[in-house]
Amino acid sequence: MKRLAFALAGLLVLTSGLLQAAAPVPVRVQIVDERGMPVRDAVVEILSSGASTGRISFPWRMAMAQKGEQFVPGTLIVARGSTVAFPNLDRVRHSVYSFSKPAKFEIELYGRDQTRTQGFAKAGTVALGCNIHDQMRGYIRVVDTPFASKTDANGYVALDNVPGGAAQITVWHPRLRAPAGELRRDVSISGANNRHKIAVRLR
Ligand SMILES: [Cu+2]
Repeated sequence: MKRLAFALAGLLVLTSGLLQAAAPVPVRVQIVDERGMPVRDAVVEILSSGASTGRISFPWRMAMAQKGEQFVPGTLIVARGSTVAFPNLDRVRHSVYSFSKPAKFEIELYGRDQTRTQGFAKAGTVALGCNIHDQMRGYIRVVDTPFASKTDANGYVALDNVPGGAAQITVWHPRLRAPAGELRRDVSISGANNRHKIAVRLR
C-alpha cells in the first residue's frame, strides 16, 4: 500500500512537471543592436515543438498597399498559403515584382484604387520591388508558425500562449548581418523563462 502511494505521488510529480513544461505562456522578446539600441520592425518567430498544426491566422490585414510611392507596411507577416492583396492607393501606376526564391512573380502595371492579389505557398522572405519606382522596397515574411510578430519602437514583441518546452526563436530583419538576414536561437520556454533579449548586428 505504501509502495502504491509512493508510486502515485511520483506519478503526480511527473505529470505536474510535464503539464508545467507544456503550459502555454506569454513570451516577450526584445531585439537590440550591438550598441543595445532597440531594433524596430524585426520579425520574431517562435517555432515550438508543442504547437498545434492548425490553420494560422493573424489579426492584421493580408495586404501590402502602395501609398506615397512606398510599400505599406514595409514589412508584412503572413502565414504560408496566404493570399495577399496589393492595393494601389497612389495616383501613379505601379508594377510589383519579386525575384525571391519563395515567390517569383510580376504584377503588370495597375492604377489608382485598383488591387491585385498574389499567393504565397512557401515560407521565407519575399523582397518586393516596383518596376517603375526603383526606390520602393517591401518585404513579406511568409511564416509557418502562429507565434510571429514585428518588434515595436522599443524592439519588443509580445506573443501569447506559446507552448512551454524547447523552441527556436528566429529573428529576421532586412539589414540583419547573417545569411538570409536570419538569426536562430534555441531556447527553453517556461513561465519562469519567458523573457528573451537577443542582440543582432545590423548593416
Ligand atoms: Cu511603383
